[in-house]
Amino acid sequence: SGGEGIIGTWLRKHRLFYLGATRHPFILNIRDGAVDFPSFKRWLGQDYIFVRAFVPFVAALLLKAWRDSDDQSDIEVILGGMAALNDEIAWFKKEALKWDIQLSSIVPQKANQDYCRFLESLLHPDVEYTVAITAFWVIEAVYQESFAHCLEEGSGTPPELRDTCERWGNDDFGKYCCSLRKIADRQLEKASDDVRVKAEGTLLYVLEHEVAFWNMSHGEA
Ligand code: HMH
Repeated sequence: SGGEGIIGTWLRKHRLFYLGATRHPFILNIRDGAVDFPSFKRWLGQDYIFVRAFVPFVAALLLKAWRDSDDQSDIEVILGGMAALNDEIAWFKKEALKWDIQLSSIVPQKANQDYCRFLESLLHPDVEYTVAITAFWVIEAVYQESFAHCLEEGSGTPPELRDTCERWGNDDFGKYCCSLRKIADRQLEKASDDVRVKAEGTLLYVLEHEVAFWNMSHGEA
């Protein structure tokens, strides 16, 4: 492959699938100022639960990096992601007050449970660092691309939702996602075919879970 890396190749190959996750109707509605607030509140409550389950995943990823990476700076990038999660949890609590959401009484919906169980399956020491870092990149990138879209010129995102969009759509979060992508690409370049196949499958699973997660905001489940 050329300068686009393995991930670039995969993004081209699975473009429609990727767009399904990053240009979901929930996001397009936010961008068009057409979001209904009950949907937004449902998403917010469910995402708080997801982010709490994301912490052990990142902890396991940190262990895998410490064990298997030959570049020390990987640890710092992942640790930065962990620190961001700490801020995020505090932010969810603040935001829940603003929207009058009782976080302690939120029941995880099926799509959320499925996604959290999938994250849990990646904790196992047998899951390669390359596979886990690829998953981490795509999990973060979907939110970055989705919410950055709501901040682009000409978007009609309601002012009450700008803070949410900026949390994941800001430039620093974008740079952080680029760092993750570089790490994942470097690992993928030197991986065996077997591990590369697993990483590609994992990327597709993540996209599927992300779409199902956005779908929860409709509240039919
Ligand atoms: C469902 N995917 C989901 N929630 C998040 N907060 C992120 C990705 C990014 O951190």
